[in-house]
Amino acid sequence: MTELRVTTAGESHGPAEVCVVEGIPAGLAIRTADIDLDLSRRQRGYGRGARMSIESDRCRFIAGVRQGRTLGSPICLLVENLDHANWLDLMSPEPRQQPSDRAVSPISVPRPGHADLSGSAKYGHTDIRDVVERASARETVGRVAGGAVCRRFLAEVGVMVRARVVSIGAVAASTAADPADPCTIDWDAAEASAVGCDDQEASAAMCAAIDRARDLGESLGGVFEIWCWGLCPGLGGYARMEDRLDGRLLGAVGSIPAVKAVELGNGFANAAKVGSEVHDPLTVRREGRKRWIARDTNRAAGLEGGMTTGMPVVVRAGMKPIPTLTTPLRSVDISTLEEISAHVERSDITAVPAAGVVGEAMVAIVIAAAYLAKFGGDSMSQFLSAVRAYEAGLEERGLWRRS
Ligand code: EPS
Repeated sequence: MTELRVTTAGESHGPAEVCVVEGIPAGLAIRTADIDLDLSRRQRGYGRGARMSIESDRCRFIAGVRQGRTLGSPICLLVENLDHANWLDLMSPEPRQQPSDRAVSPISVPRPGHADLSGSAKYGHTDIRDVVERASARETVGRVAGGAVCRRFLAEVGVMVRARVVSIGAVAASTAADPADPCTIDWDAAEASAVGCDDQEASAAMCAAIDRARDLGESLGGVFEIWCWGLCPGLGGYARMEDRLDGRLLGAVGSIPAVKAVELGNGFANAAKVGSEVHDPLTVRREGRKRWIARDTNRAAGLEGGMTTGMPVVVRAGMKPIPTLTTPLRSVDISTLEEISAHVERSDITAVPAAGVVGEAMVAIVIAAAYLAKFGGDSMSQFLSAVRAYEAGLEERGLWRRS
C-alpha cells in the first residue's frame, strides 16, 4: 500500500521550515538543486516584501536520500530561515531569561482578513505573534520543497506541472491558450516575467499596478493557472467520494493561503452554457493500421468522472489581496476591546506569482499521490513497470495514446 503523505512544520521566524514526504519509492534520482530551483522561483515576483532580500531559500536533505537517490524511507527536507538570527530571543523555545533590547511587546491588534483573530480565539493565545508565526505564508516554503520532490517523481512518467499568472488586481493578460495544448503558452515568457505572466505587455501593467498599490498602502490579489500534462487516463476515481481527483485538486489548491476561489478549467463559465458547448466529443485518430480514441478539445480541463482523461489538467485559482496593509484597516485591541488601527507586520504588496509556484507544488503532490495510489511500488522500477504495463494496455485497446 503506497500512500503519499506530505507534512510541513515551521514558524516564519523560527529556525527552519521543514517538510516530510512519505511514500516516494526507492531509487528516484534527486538532488538539492531540483528543490532549490523551485524554492528560488517561489521567492521571486515583483511586489514581494523585504523578507525576500533576507532569505536565500536552500534545502538540505535530513533523511530519505543517499548518494543522490531516494531510499524509500520518509524524506525530510529542511530550509533554514536566515531571518531567525534576528529573532533568537523572540522565537526561543526556552522561556526568555531576561528581556532583550528589542521591543517585544505582544501583538494585540488583529489584521482583518488574516488568521490573527480567529487563531487567537481557537488556541487561546493572547499574543497574536503565536498565531502569526505559523499562519504566515512562509509555511509554503515546506510545500514547495515537498512539491519539488513530487515534480521530480512525476518527471519520470513524463508529467509536467507549470503555472502562469493571468491577472493581478484589475490587470488581466490577453494571451489566449488552448487547454488541449500546453504548447500554446509561452512558458519561457512566463518564467522570464517579473510577475510570472506570459503576456509581456500585461506584465508591465501589473508591475505598474503593484507600484500604485504600494504608494497607497494597499495590497493586490489576482488569478493564476496551473497546468499539468503528460498524464495517463484513469488517475483518481469515481467509486468513492474521496478518490475523486476534482475534489482533491480543488481542496489542495484551495488550501494555499489567501486563495478564495478555485475552478477546473472554465468551471464557473461552463455552468451558464448548454451541454453541447461544454463536453468534448470523442473522435478516432488513425496512424497506419492503428486507431485510437482522442478528443480535439479539452473543455473538461482533463477531468471526467473524478478521473484524468489524459488531456492536460488546468486548475485556476483566485487569490485575495494580502491582509497586511501599510494603511491599516480599523480593528480592535483584543486586550482592551478598544477600536484601533490594525497591526502592521512586514509583508508583500502581492504574492500572486509566488502562489503560482505553490500551486504547482500542490498539484504535483495531488497528482503524485494519485499515481502512487493507482500503481504503488516500493522501488521506482516496480512503479515504472506498472505504469508502462497499464499505458501499453490502453494503447492496445485503442482507448488512448500518449502524444
Ligand atoms: C513570506 C514570509 C513572510 C511575509 C509573507 C510571505 O515574512 P515576514 O513576515 O518576515 O515578512 O513576507 O507572509 C505573508 C504574506 C503573510 O500573510 O503572512 C514568505 O516567505 O513567503
